[in-house]
Amino acid sequence: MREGVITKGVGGFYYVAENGTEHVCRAAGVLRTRKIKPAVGDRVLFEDEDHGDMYITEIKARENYIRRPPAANVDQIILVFAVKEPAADYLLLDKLLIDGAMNGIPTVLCVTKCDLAQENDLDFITANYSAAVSDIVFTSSRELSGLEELRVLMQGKLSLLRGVSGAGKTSLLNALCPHMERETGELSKKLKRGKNTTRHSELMLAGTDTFILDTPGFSDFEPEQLDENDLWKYYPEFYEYSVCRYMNCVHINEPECGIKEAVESGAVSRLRYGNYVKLYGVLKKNRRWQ
Ligand SMILES: Nc1nc2c(ncn2[C@@H]2O[C@H](COP(=O)(O)OP(=O)(O)O)[C@@H](O)[C@H]2O)c(=O)[nH]1
Ligand SMILES: [Mg+2]
Ligand SMILES: [Zn+2]
Repeated sequence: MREGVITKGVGGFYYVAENGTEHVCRAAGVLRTRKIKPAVGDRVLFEDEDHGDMYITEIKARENYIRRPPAANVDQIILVFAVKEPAADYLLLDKLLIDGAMNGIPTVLCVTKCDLAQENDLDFITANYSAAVSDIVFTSSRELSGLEELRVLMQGKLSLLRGVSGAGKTSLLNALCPHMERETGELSKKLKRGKNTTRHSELMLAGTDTFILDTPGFSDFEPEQLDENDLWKYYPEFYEYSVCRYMNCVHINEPECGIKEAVESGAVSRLRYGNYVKLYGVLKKNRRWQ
């Protein structure tokens, strides 16, 4: 029995990475009857059968599963956020952070295109976001800066790159792994057709146990339904200040609210809190923020 991680699924075939090598496998019949569809990121057991065909026989229990793009066992989200081009949109950034928190996945904020930044831009982001995310790194794919720090954060993990289209995700991936060449020949042979051009999520193998999932940029970002009264729970930096007069304080209009006091004293970012109030209002109206 061998063990690996699914990096890609195309037309009923799955790439499974084992110690840095990818094998093309099918799902064994037993899996199909169990109605679990293997996903990118799944840790699986697989077997060599006769004629050199390989079969996935078991999918190990998932630590998490995200739906868009479908992926299992995501260790962290790398939120790629350009300082400029496109213009910084902090409200959208907050929505993405909330979405990650709702999935229970830690987020690293990767501020990119730093070659375009003024000194103040980076300080501003640090001041407002360092408490909101597990790490912040500043990179430039053009100047190849900050990449080593990012590599260290990605080592041994499955990271999902997220961010609006044009933020610089693919450039970052190329800068991180300039020599990465995908092996598509093996699959093409089995399928008896040329290079597959359909869009699919695909895990890049950036080392034997380091995986990066690039995602297409989105324009239709819509997180799961969310009760406005739960919104503040997805702001990690609010927690330590949520010592309020009312047990069920949602930190909007209540008196003696620890979070509002923390905003006044500068302990909690006014930008983050202001956007929180905005999103709360939107959610209250339609339970969605679009
Ligand atoms: N100045 C600058 N431009 C960048 C940087 N990274 C990406 N870009 C440019 O931003 C545009 C979008 O990049 P891309 O990687 O395709 O973004 P994606 O849609 O998030 O994958 C391209 O024109 C890149 O050349 C960077 O670090 N600095
Ligand atoms: Mg891209
Ligand atoms: Zn409160």
